[in-house]
Amino acid sequence: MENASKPLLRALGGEAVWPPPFWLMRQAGRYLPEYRELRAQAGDFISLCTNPELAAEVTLQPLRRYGMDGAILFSDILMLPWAMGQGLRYAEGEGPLLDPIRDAEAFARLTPENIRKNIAPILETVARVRAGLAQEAPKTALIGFAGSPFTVACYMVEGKGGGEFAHARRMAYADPALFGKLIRLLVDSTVEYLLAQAEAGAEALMLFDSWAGLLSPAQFRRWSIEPTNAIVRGIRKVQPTIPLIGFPRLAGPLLVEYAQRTGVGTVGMDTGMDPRWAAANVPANIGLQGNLDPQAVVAGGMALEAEARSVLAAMRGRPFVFNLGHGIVPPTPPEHVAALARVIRIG
Ligand code: 1CP
Repeated sequence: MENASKPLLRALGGEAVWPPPFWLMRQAGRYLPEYRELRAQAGDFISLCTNPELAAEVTLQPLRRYGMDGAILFSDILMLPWAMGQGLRYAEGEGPLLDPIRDAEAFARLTPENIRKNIAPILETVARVRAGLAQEAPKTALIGFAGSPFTVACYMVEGKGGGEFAHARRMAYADPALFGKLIRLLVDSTVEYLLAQAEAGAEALMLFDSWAGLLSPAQFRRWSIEPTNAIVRGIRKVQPTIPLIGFPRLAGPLLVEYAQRTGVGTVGMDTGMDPRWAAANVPANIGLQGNLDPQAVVAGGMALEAEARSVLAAMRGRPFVFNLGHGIVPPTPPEHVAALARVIRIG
């Protein structure tokens, strides 16, 4: 089986592979000169995400330098709201801007019936990357992804990132019927979107719940754990074995409940999570992924090495995928990533 030769798929399947496989969140991106060059040619960010040839090339760029065990589709969690007709643009230096959805009228203007048609180029990117990996990096597995419903809803309601998503969190209390409708729409469309990625060639799927940690415990159960579990059940009906990774960022101790109740096989640890605590408290049948501080990679040197070693030491003996605790940041010197890869490969 192909799984047998791909360390990432073995680890995500529950095996304590050592040295552990690794990939880095946001591994394709602005810290790489070859990305910046290609991005300048492509024009705006959405044009890049919907250009299969360029998006596939960008996905493969970091592998050529560092030989990661995982390639993550180059796209964005906000391409799903875009595919259902929500106005979206990426302003230089400001991040994403959307036409906010704060009432039933705005919600009714969404066109989920167009998702299939609009995501076609993204699925073609998946197929191209998979073919590219077979040629260039046969041991690297392709990870498809989506945002979790709560995190995507944060951007859809707020209209932008960078803050605490006050409007979205308030809507969840003040108008749970409307917020619940939005979450249900996102559950259904995320199942469809992730299954389409799997069918196009994604070998593992990840759900980014980057803002789950803004929720109170009760709201976390309702808007992060439950919708994630609904997505897992929807995927499992069609893809009973594809590895699933869930990343409820800033969940703190609720990471344990998330690991027990969502049905994902691997959970991501953010930078603030103590990996020794996670190893002791997350059920042993659930894999862990993370969680080196992205700023340690910017700093480099002995600090980077020591920090990476302490994550490795805490994870030895467990099914584990080395990663960062959040996305790699643009000021990261590319040679520091190479140094990190060498430390991980020693184990
Ligand atoms: O080129 C550019 O200037 C655009 C910057 C950029 C990039 C490279 C954005 C805008 N998105 C991406 C790619 C991206 N986004 C990937 C590609 C694959 C890879 O990891 O290499 C992935 C998986 C994402 C996921 C994503 N987008 C998340 C979840 C992970 C996380 O970082 O927490 C979130 C929250 C987003 C929203 C988003 N898109 C872009 C930005 C700058 C943001 C964050 C905005 C904010 O701070 O709220």
